[in-house]
Amino acid sequence: MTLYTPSAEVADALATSKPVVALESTIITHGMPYPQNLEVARRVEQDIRDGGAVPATMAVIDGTLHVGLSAAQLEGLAQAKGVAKLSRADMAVCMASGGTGATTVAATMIAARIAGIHVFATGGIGGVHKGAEDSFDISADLLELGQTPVTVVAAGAKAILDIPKTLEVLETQGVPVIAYGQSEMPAFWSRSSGLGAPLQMDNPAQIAQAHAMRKALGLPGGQLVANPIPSEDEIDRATLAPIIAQAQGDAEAHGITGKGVTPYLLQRIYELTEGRSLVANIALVRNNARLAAEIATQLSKTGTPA
Ligand code: PSU
Ligand code: MN
Repeated sequence: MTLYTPSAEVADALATSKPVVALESTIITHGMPYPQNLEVARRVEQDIRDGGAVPATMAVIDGTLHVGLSAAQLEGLAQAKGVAKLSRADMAVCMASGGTGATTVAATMIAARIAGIHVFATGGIGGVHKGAEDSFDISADLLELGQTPVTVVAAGAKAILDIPKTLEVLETQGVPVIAYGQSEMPAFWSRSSGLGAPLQMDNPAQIAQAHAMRKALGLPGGQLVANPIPSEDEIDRATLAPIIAQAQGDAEAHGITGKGVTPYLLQRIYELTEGRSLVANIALVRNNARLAAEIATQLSKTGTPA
């Protein structure tokens, strides 16, 4: 049984120990509208190449787990309607039944691990939703970070989540949450969350070193690097707070639950900010891709742990 199919570029990079950066595909199918999603997916891949690494966008297409997509596959996914959103729970079922699905952070980490990829760039991770004490809505991304050894570069947790509870779960799971270049935890569209980050690191070489050190210590999980959005692209916290509150009220009024919550809120915030949230989202994903390429490059220099 072939577990996954690497693109030619990814197969070559892995065989010759070149730096590779994993990318998720739920951000393409559920996180942004067409055609911006396709444009961003291509740009982010190019940002990683410009940073000296090889991009590996993950997706399950007709039952095959692809590690690195062709231009046609990327385009097909960006335009497809009704693509499944795959997390740890649904990935194997989708593959076994010949389905097509986009990978979340959790599923992308699983794919990266089996392919031998150590660094992954995304926009935001899933987390503990507000009201989780009633809904129990806690993303599988957090538990994946606790058990799968991949360094994930994200722009912090979105302010649609309960950030303090998200940090608590990550701590319980033994996940280092490392703010990059500042002491505060960033909040996706905003550089500031009002909360201190558990850890701070200021250079990619040290982050790579910490990744290798976890491996040497026999620690199974990953690292979360919280990279603040560039200042020129951020939407400040005060502007966003009432918009997020309204989007959440609307989600509740429409009875949106489970997997539908994050995509609904992202779409609603896009409408309420008249598209500004998308511009910020694009800027932060590209910023994360550049940092991830640097970390992957450092890791391949110091000898990637097996
Ligand atoms: N945050 C975004 N855009 C996204 C997601 C999160 O800004 O597209 C996606 C990611 O794929 C993440 C997933 O892994 O949502 C989390 O979903 P859930 O909360 O249902 O686990
Ligand atoms: Mn959820």
